[in-house]
Amino acid sequence: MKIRLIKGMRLIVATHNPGKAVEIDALLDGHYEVVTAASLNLPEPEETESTFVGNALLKARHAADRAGEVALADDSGLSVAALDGAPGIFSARWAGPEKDFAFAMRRVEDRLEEVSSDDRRAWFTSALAVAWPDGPAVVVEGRVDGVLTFPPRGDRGFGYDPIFVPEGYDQTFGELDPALKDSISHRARAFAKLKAALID
Ligand code: ITT
Repeated sequence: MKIRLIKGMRLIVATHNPGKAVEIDALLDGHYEVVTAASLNLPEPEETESTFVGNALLKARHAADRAGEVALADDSGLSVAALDGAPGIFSARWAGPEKDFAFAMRRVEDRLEEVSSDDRRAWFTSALAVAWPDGPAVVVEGRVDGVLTFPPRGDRGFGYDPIFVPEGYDQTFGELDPALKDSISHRARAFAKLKAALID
């Protein structure tokens, strides 16, 4: 049996991050009845896995089994070459309990100074997982490469967007049109794979 996402069906988007929810909504393009895990008061699971793929599956499975409906989750983050891929899966945690990304971006800048590296290469990764309640799950991963810039620029997007300049552009994800980000981002690339796997 081939598993599929059928247009018009209800889909739990298992995120408590409003910036992500907006982007996932745009990528789904109105084809599904989207309900967020936050709006259903589903608890946030502890992200105990050691990879984006593992944590995306964990979040999708957690929401699908609790809601009894198909759930889509994203696990994502910023990896910095000179920091051996940090913050990576710890990207949200670097912002602390207050989710202060000005602080998190300063932390990246401070760590780069500590290692005295001029290497500004970085990439975002997004793992997208879809899980059926008590059933199968599918997971894919997308990546976008770029360079870091300091100080942060632009107030569009969310998280680390103001310090990330994607390859081929001069502006940060915080400055670029959100529609452009949605066409080239790690999340968009993961979504294209998900579409190929699950959507007719
Ligand atoms: P959920 O688990 O509820 O979805 P979260 O924010 O905790 O929300 P993650 O554990 O996947 O999600 O953490 C990913 C972090 O990586 C996120 O908080 C952002 O700071 C950062 N991040 C991911 N995608 C990003 C993007 O497109 N632009 C900027 N920062 C991004």
